[in-house]
Amino acid sequence: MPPSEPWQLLDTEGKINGRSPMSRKQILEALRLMTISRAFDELCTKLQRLGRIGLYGPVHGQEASVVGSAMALNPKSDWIVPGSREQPALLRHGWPLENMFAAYMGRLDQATIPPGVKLLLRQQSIGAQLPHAAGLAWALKLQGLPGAVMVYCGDGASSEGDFHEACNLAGVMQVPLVIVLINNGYAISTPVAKQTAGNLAARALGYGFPGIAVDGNDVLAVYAASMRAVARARDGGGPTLIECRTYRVGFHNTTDNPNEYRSPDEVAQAITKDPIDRLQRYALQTGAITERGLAKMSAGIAELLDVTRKRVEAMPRPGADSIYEHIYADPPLRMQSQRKDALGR
Ligand SMILES: Cc1ncc(C[n+]2csc(CCOP(=O)(O)OP(=O)(O)O)c2C)c(N)n1
Ligand SMILES: [Mg+2]
Repeated sequence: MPPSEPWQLLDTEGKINGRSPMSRKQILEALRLMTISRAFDELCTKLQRLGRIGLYGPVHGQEASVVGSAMALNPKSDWIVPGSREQPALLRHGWPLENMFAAYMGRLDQATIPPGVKLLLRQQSIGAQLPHAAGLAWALKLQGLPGAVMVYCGDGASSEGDFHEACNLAGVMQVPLVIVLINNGYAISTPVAKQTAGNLAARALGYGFPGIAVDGNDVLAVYAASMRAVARARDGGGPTLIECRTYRVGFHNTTDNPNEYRSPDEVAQAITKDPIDRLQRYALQTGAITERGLAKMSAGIAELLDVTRKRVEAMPRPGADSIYEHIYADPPLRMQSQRKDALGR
């Protein structure tokens, strides 16, 4: 049984227990990706309130889980199969910021994943990405290709049949899969205690592979656990489940009001464990960065987001026919006739 307390390397004061699994350069990369993610959340939330983005689900609070895991991958040979709240992982894996922004701003023609970038699309149907990921990992194994597949899902997704089916197949076929289960405490308004009476990481044992629970606000612990799992997958050792215990500080998405179902005290308590504050403290204490360096990093990111937003807003808006694009290479007859009815062509 995995212990009930999650594994941690970095405490909330930014003090490390042992050696850092990341080099100074990697620590700065992690800090930058996490800071971009937080700034992107803030900007997209504002743009949604202004009516310029339809819907946005922030990463706020979960940045260490997303960035620490993605940084264990080699984008040239490993794949990411996302859920819907992993923006900085997608950037790190090669989806250009401009294209990601274009996706949120509805500029679908410019939102493509460039050829060669080993990413599947974001998945809005909860849990549906898991069987795709198990199949992709199985395909890599059958074709003798190097690399591992990292799939993301939430505590809510862990209650879907797709989760069980994917884990079971992955275990039986011993595929190179790393399942990063981001337990952020909630599935919209459903707290995790109503999702399961058990321990999510421990479920892996029933599928015949290891499971570990890590402090999901500790980027170093998430990274170290992910490195181990990815190496195991690449070496033919089969799947691993990593449960990242974190907290969704923001709302579920811009349609949600979390004050309806959780207390301000609970959120205030979670904020004391903020993953970015923690990594900043560690980076400052170890001399990896200075206060001035931090300020420069934030200013550079604000500038980058501003320039990118302006470029994306100048892109043409999609026409009505875009509803029928980007899904099928050869649209089925039903869709062709719907299109003809709606657009006359
Ligand atoms: C199959 C399916 N059922 C229901 C929904 C509605 N829905 C959207 S997000 C969500 C909760 C997801 O919770 P979790 O898996 O914990 O991910 P989180 O949003 O916390 O990142 C639900 C039920 C959906 N998108 N797809
Ligand atoms: Mg959740």
